[in-house]
Amino acid sequence: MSSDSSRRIQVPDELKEVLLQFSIAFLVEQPPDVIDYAVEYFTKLQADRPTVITDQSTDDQASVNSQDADEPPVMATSRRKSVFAEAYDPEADDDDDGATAVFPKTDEQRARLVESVKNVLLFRSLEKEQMNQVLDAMFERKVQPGDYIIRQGDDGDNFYVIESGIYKVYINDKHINTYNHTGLFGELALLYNMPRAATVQAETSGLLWAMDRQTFRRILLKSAFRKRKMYEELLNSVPMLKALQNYERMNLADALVSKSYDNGARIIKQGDAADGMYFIEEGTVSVRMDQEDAEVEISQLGKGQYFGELALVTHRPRAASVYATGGTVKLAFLDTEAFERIMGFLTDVLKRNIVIYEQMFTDMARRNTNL
Ligand code: 1OR
Ligand code: 1OR
Repeated sequence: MSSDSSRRIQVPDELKEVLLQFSIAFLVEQPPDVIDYAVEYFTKLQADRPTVITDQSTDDQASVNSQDADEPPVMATSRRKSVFAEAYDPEADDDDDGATAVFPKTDEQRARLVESVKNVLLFRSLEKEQMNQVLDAMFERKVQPGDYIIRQGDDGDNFYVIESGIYKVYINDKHINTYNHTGLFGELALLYNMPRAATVQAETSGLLWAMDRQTFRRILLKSAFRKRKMYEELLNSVPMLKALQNYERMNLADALVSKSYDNGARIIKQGDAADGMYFIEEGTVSVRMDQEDAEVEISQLGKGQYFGELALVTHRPRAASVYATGGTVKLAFLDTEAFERIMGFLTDVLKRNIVIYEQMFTDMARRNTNL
């Protein structure tokens, strides 16, 4: 290899990112031995990496999850290709056969249903009228311990919202998830027109609200599908979110709300209570801190970066103000409640930022006193 070509070696972004995260973790934890720590760190990183189901499955299992046997199931792959299956195009869908089913409910039943669907992220973007259709169309289903609600590989019939009960989720007989008296399941087969990706079994007796396939597709499909597709690129571009499984990233997409700010508008005010965090879809923002009588810019952030996470992690007021700069800024907003539900386990990653912020703050203070 000539010295000229060796000089042109490209350092892959992924390598940079992994080494940076490792260095931060090392500096934060300051272990006694770098090699021992590296072995432990990378072993854990490997173990936590989302798995591709086909790696551990038989041909039989692989075909369960996908229309194309060569393709790993979309919700389980860690590949950078489209997370949100393209197997189905809702725009071309004419699965609309008119009337939506109506299941009459007592006031008491309706009140319980409203309570159960309150936190269903998939319903977030629905108009009031659509929401009423959803409530009309849902019907109650009582379950006993041991009941199979869904079997992996079956065609999708219903989508379920949990009112009560514990439900265990299995893929290829391996336990992968548990629902505790809250949440929803059975949406994947209906959204992507695929066989059931997992088996869901009741651990206790419980109550479910079900919606049939036709109604789900008529009312929810287009809005949910569009939203997941819309945020796909953004969520794939945020390094921190690589720790999420694709399935969790899809839930995150359901929870996001788009917001736009004109050039110069204040998005966050230092000292305010926090209501959520932001991902930058388009444009740049300026992070500024109060210093004596003036506000000083401490950082500029752009597409794919995020802010407003600090107050959520520390449960303290906003540490800085954030403004839209250089034109209109498009943001995806995640409220505190959804943040805690979906990103809770990323708190450790986010906490590393605090150490960096604090270090910068100390450096800045030192520089100021030296001036
Ligand atoms: P469905 O219609 O395919 C089975 O029927 C349901 O199990 C599925 O919709 C989801 O609602 C639910 N991966 C795939 N499906 C899951 C998962 C899941 N968890 C719950 N379901 N993973 C767990 C993520 C924490 C990913 C495992 C690799
Ligand atoms: P928040 O919820 O406190 C303000 O609201 C946001 O500004 C904060 O979350 C961070 O997301 C973001 N120090 C504190 N907050 C910062 C900083 C920062 N940078 C961005 N934010 N420093 C700059 C580090 C490059 C340290 C300044 C001394």
